[in-house]
Amino acid sequence: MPNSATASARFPDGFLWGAATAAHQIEGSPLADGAGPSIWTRFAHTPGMIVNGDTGDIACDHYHRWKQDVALMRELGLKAYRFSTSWSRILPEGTGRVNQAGLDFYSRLVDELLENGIEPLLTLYHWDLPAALDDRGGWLNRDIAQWFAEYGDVLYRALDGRVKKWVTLNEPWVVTDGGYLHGALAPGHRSKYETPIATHNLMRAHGAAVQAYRATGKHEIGLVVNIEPKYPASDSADDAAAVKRAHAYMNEQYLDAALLGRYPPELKDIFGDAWPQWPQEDFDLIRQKLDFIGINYYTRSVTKAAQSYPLDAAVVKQPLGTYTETGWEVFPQGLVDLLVWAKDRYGNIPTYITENGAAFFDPPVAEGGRIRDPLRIDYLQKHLGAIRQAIAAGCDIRGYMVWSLLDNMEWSLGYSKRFGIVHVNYGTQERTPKDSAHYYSKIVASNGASL
Ligand code: LGS
Repeated sequence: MPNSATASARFPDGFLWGAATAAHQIEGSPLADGAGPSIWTRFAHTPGMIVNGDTGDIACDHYHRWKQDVALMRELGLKAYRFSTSWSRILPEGTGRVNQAGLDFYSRLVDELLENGIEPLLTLYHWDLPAALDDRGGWLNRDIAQWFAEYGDVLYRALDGRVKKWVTLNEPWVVTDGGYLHGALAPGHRSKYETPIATHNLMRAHGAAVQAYRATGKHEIGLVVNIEPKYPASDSADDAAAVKRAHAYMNEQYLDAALLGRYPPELKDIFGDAWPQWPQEDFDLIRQKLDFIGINYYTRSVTKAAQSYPLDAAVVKQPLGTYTETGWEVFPQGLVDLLVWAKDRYGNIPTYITENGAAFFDPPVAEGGRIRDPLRIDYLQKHLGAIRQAIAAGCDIRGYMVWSLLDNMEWSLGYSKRFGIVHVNYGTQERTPKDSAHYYSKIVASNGASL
């Protein structure tokens, strides 16, 4: 007989095991069949923005190979697939005219997933804003809340019922920190004044899209955030204050707004005169009942006070730490800590780990088609162990999506970093499951018992 500790440390029945991708990172053919350009098409074609001058023009050619990719998911035994839709495929100008061919692409994909017993989780916004909307101010224009709700509504009407789990935004923090503050991501702005406005309009758009869903949809909708626990580099008061700022900025900002209807007070200290005073009705729009939250977890940061813009905080490298190819520390305990933190702060909302994974150096495909990626296996094993621990601590974790199904276009890092459990040969588009894919497949088949 298992004792109660062992029994409670199991993954619950029906745990949703899957893999995640995003439209711009895998589809390719961004302008096919009447689609309009997105800010990522534009950004990638701006010299100097992406490592090696890479673009998403071909990517994994998923736009043409979607059927094989679904067959691959089925071979791996995945129960769920998280993907995003490209706004400008569906509404080439961002609002108004619907491009039926774009909608049909996703409709076929969803049918194929369902026929193969794979549950779709659809993200409406994974960073590829229609360029036409950026020309109207993009996330800086208050009207975007309605534009986004209109786009959501087109998809809800076409797919709700077949799609039962919807996500409004992927990682609004990255959209604003990368896109509006530091300029490393599209649309490449660098403004302390724009950043809080973009944040706020993202959250208003989230609220408006949830409202529109409640009017039409019959299933579940949530928000995906990236969370990175912050630990102090020393026990000094200055470092403690830096941790508080970094934690408020990255971890509390978006969930506090969506679930508590306010921003943490530290943001005013961080942004100073650039932090606006928002009307209460905005928070009434932003704060909507959510059916679940999605958490993307990659790393932690050990934080110290330091002169930096605008946080006055810096990350301290850990000499004994293990780092991935992207330079992020492997720290599974951080996932337990932050899941328990989210449970305690926001109530035990059903939670999915909507991304977790790592880029490591992968050797070339060996004879017999094998790719040994032991570090990725180790990463997955440790993080799945962390999730099991969080479940034992009472967190309501409903599923796990590995990032990523395929090697793909890692934004400004281009194709230089490989996160896939399946290797992609970008010359031939051949897919080869890595050892980690076979490992994960066994985990899925045993509902985590083989961990
Ligand atoms: O490809 C993205 C993955 C890979 O790593 C995916 O589209 C995004 O949603 C997500 O942001 N992704 C990701 N994030 C890791 C960010 C860790 C930043 C750590 C910085 C430490 C100095």
